[in-house]
Amino acid sequence: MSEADAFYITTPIYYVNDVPHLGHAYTTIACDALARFMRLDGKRVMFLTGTDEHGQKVEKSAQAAGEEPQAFTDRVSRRFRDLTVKLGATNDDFIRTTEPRHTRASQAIWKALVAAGDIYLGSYAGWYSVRDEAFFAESELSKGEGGTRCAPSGAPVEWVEEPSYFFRLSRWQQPLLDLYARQPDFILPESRRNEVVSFVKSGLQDLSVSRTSFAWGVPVPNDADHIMYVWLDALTNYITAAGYPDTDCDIYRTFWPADVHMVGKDILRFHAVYWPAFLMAAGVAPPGRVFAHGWWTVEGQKMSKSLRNVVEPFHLVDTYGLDQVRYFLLREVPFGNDGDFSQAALIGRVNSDLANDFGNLAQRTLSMIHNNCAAAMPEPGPLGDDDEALLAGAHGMLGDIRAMMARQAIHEALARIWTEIRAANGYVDRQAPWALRKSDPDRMATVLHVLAEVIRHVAILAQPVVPLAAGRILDQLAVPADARDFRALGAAGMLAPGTPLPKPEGVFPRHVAAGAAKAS
Ligand code: ME8
Repeated sequence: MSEADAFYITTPIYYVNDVPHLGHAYTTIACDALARFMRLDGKRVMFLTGTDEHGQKVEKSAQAAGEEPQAFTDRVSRRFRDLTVKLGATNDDFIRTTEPRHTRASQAIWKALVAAGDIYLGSYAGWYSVRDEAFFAESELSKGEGGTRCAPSGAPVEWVEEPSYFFRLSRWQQPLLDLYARQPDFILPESRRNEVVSFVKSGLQDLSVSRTSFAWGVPVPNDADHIMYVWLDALTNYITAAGYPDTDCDIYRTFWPADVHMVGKDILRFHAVYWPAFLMAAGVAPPGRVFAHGWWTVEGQKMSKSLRNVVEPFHLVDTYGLDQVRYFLLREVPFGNDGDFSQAALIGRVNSDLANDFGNLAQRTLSMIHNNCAAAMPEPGPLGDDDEALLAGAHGMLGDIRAMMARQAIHEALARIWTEIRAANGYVDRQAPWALRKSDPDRMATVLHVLAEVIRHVAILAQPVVPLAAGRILDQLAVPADARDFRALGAAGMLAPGTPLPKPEGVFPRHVAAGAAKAS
């Protein structure tokens, strides 16, 4: 994997055949949370996303839109780039496969595969799904409506017969199995790993890696009749962005092999079988991990244009707020499992976890400090068992969460933070600082200081998922910008008594469903 203090994470590069939807936003948000976490934990991070712009599917979409492919991809790619901004994504690069740097890298890997003796000329006769951009054996197909043949994804297939270069994938069966054995966490979650291992064990056919029946792709070096198969072109983006073929450059040496390729389960085979085989054949080290997350349906149904239920991420963020959308997507389903999106579930999470639990804890603590401690950080006195127990929980979070994030268990990390938030709310109820105000103001000051310290921990650790609100809470605690990374968690005396605090304001409003306000 990349150098010990470096972390390289990628999203898939999204097809520009259509505008972005909830699924694309999901993968980008998950990678962003992981990238932000690693940066706060002191790593040098490279977070890559981008667009996949070649192939038959994109060419057909451009034709349907009546545009030249390049003009079409420029336009749709911009929408994906705008989405990264809308989602608060902190990607360090945005790659487009129509860029010259990518043509260069794709042709370089092609030449390396030729030099290794792993490419030969033949002809392909078989089924192809344009929607999946994938070849299928007859045995993998099922009968769809009207007796047409369909790929496992449900997409229609067409018969293709054309001259084609092949990659000797069959030769890489054992090296792939060795890779899975040597790097037991190469594919996560575990259940997905088992699927891939049995697929590879069942035998690998050589793979068609060039097309001749259309022209929208990277030209095959030394054979102008062929363009590269879009998946070989697309997968190569991960090394293009690291500077390949300049394997001596800083960025490549620091960041390759990538630590995590994050993908949806639909494209695991391309990433966990074809990609490491291409890389090993080209003499390039394979990545550290491919994590396949689950699939979102919407109110129980597959997202599709014909059902008119495609969730549009720009609108979603405008309606519910960025932190709210990020939190919901990463908390609602165990990362790796499938999930079902509904407005009701989103509103439920926003109100219970964000407004009631986190928002309320911060708001009532900060208001009490503001009203009863002259708007300055209170001075703590001696600590009792209840105080120590709560603080121990807060101090233990980083170690626990680090282990969870190392295996991309983002939902577990959030659950751990929320355990602490709920413990703190229980502590407020037990300690009743409002009642101490007259009877024991010193004790009230201690309780409020302990709470402020817990909120500091919670907010620092919540930044990767809810960056805006966490930042505003840290502002309200007067935590300086350079004391918001994880090194500041272990440090004592970060909340200096007497520090003036700004007027508190709520950061997580309750969401009232449209129409519900009127009814109540
Ligand atoms: O496959 N639920 O691009 P793509 C969860 N260009 N995630 C979803 C989703 C859903 N319903 N729908 C899409 C491609 N995704 C290729 C990738 S990589 C070298 C080339 C997410 O635009 C998920 O990450 O079809 C999935 O893998 C990806 O979008 C597919 O995006």
